[in-house]
Amino acid sequence: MHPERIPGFNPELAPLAEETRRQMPEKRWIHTLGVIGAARELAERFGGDKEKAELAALLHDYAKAWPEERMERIIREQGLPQDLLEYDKELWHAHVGAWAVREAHGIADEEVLDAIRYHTSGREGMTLLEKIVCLADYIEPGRNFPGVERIRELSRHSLEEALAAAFDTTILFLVERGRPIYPLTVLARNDLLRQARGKQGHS
Ligand code: DGI
Ligand code: FE
Ligand code: FE
Repeated sequence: MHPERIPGFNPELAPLAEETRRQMPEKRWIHTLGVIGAARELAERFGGDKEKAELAALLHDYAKAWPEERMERIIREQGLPQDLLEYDKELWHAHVGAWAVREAHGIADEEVLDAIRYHTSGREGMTLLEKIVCLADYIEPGRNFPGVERIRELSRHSLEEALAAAFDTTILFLVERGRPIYPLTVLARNDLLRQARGKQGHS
């Protein structure tokens, strides 16, 4: 499957898309294409920047398939948050990916880099673009975890409610397995709940 075949795909991104595709197995690339489509749709619905959403979605899992040792070395040597090393390795690829696309491809747009950096953990005060990419990652058509339909439904009217519910599923998943929760995920969820209540008008 080639990015040029996605309707509306920015053709200038084709070389970067090809390079991104080379970093990962086919299955992960198909997921990436799903996230691009979902991010574009959410940007349209909630007034986000569609080009930035598309770029951040394309790059969000850039380092996902990299060896753990490579990610760990980059976190240590490039001054990425050291506390990541004390939590699940699944969190690493987001920060390492943001670092890598700047290094290798000169991506310098901090909004796009933050959307990549925080797409897994979330954080307090997420930008519109960060919310779009993070939620798109949960609801792209290839996802089928328990509860995904409800999150898709919520995403039709509220980015914040949907993303809070998405973090709920991840937090429950981690708790059920006795695993630690990265503090930013808890902060992200609390913040999104506050924002969702605020928007409903009874904060
Ligand atoms: O890279 P993807 O598989 O597309 O999705 P992702 O970047 O959201 O990674 C999700 C995985 O990270 C998910 O299976 C749960 C795991 N994880 C481990 N610890 C944490 C965590 N996710 C969050 N949000 N917070 C954690 O503390
Ligand atoms: Fe990811
Ligand atoms: Fe992903």
